Amino acid sequence: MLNLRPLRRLAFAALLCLAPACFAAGTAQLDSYAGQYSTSDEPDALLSIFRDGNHLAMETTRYPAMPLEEVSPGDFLSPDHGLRFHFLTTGGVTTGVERIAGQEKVVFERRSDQPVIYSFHTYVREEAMIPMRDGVKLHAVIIRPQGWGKPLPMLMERTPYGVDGYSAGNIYSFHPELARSGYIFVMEDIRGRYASQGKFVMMRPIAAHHDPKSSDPEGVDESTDTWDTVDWLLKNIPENNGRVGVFGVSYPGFLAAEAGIDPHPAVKAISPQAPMTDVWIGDDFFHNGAFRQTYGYDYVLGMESTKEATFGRIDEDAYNFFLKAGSFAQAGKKSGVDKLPTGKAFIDHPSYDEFWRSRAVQDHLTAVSVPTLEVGGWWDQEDMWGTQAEYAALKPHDGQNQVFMVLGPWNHGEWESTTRHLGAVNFGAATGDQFRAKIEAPFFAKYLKDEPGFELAGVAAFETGSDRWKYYGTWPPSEAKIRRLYLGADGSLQFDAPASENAFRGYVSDPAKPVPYRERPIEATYSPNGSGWYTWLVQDQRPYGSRKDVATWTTQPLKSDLTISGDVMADLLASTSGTDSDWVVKLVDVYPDEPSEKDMAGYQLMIVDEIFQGRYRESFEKPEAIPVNKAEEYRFSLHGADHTFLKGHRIMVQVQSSWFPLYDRNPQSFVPDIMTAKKNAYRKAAQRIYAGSHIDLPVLSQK
Ligand code: PG9
Repeated sequence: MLNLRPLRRLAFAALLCLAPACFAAGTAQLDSYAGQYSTSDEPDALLSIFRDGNHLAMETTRYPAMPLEEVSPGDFLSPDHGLRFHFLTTGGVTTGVERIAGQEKVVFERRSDQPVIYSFHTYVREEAMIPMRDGVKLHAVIIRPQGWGKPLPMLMERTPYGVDGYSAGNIYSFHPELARSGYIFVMEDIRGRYASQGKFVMMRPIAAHHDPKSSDPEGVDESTDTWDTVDWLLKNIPENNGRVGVFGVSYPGFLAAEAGIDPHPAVKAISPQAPMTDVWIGDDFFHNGAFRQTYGYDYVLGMESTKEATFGRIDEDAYNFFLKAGSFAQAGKKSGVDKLPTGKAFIDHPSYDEFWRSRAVQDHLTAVSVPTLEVGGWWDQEDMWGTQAEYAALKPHDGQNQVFMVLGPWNHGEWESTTRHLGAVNFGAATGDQFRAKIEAPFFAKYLKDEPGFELAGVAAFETGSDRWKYYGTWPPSEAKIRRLYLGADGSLQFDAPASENAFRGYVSDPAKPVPYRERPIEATYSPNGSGWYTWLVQDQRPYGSRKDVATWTTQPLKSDLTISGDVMADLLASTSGTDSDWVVKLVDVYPDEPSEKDMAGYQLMIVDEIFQGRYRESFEKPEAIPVNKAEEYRFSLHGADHTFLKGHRIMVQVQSSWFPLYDRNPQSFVPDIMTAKKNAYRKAAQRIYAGSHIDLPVLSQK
């Protein structure tokens, strides 16, 4: 984060004799550099450069003016960041600037010679230890605008990730639109994390006191902690207007949803963003019973071995690490993760029992107690399920039309940044900026300040492929009609039902050589040295479709655009020679293999995808062996999509039985607990997908 440290800057300049007197470019020369700059790839992420007295300064919408010290003609240093800026000129006219950090050089082109001077209000920072009803004190950072001139609402984020990094200086870098609009920001460490007292419980269940039949005066949970915090803030923070909004992404998204359960009357708006909602059914730790081994391992180790997050411990290809270990329990022994509370829970509670159900949020969403803006990304690698599940739970109770949802072309939380890209895909606009400025900021302004400008009536969904925002009354849109896309035995994918359902397409799944879920080497999820985790859902699927242990089906090139809007379902009629199996289904957009597609020629982009563990086909609570070589139906959601398969593209379906090491290997012979499966339980299996199998596509239009 940018932090203007004037004294350090001065000392640095003096040391290198970089003071303006050493290389005094005239003001006309400095003015010749003024303007707005951006890379050609990200034209919305603008650097504004201007003359401030005798100095050049640089700022962006998120960072206030940072002085640049001249080191030689056309060359400037940003001492706070160790960055060098070298201006490029052609015929005496400035055309761009190179930003140099060590060996890395990025060219920013000059977009205009008119710099933008952004407004930055002064915020002040305070800390508090806030007492809860059971005597535990929670640590909060409160950042208030100085001299705003009228009482302001409070916007709160509660988090297990530590709030010390929030300063008066960097509030604009996290929330530029909201900071400009004016709020009192409150960030709180939840129970047992960082400087807060008490015991941390991963996804703390709602306490019994919420049940009208039981009285549990001791009961505390994230909802009561929010209540107690809000109550204290109202009484202790000067110049608040008596209203509070709660928002956050992921774990903080879960906490924002909890703020809406039996809310304090001052809570007037919440925005759960990528909220972890049910970690067994579809969010971080399991999907339909299949265990997300690398995520579970890395996250629990990072969160439960210390009070402060310490991520990124595996320093070899995770594919090798988990294959060598065998089961999750064996891998857990190497680091002690099997002894940590949630690591132990993975081993003791592999099925959907009370342990997981009590942590799930959706069953508590039985009333719309406060206006709610759900936000999620189509390619969220962590909590894709929660946003749509919370919306589906709340919407039937929404008599006053106060539940809204935004679904965009983002990974986990990416709407907070300014980018047109996700991995190799360019969506043509900085969709996160659009969401924050046109939906998020007006939403809070309406419910916390009574200001006009919030125009969303229901759901905003970014339609990928055609790359435009669409607006619907509800989700899934009722205008879409389900059409079945059949998986033919010959590899064809078509809307016509097959003549016979006995024909099949097969492959052999070998747990000794599981299908990697992304390009190897696979780094630790949150490796400090970088990780492919964040964009794996948009990685090219070509390397997998060409494997013998992945079955594929493909349409002919489309003669016209085909738009799907809504939930995509997989309906597999499948058999295995084993007694247990995982089924992974991916719906893929195959780009034409033409030079006009540039970097995306032939690309196979996953649109929706999911895994289902066969043992749970009858019940998530009671796993059962699969009868050998008997075709069984597996019907499960691949989740929502709003996507146009463009004319000339093909639609592809891929089916496989491993997605390793994100998901642990299914031994393919039934064992009571896969987490502790012995080496000899892992067996090859011959898999068959019968011709009646289909994908239910919510077709909005074909033209
Ligand atoms: N995806 C993270 C998480 C949330 C809840 C439980 C486990 C993990 C997060 O980003 O906060």
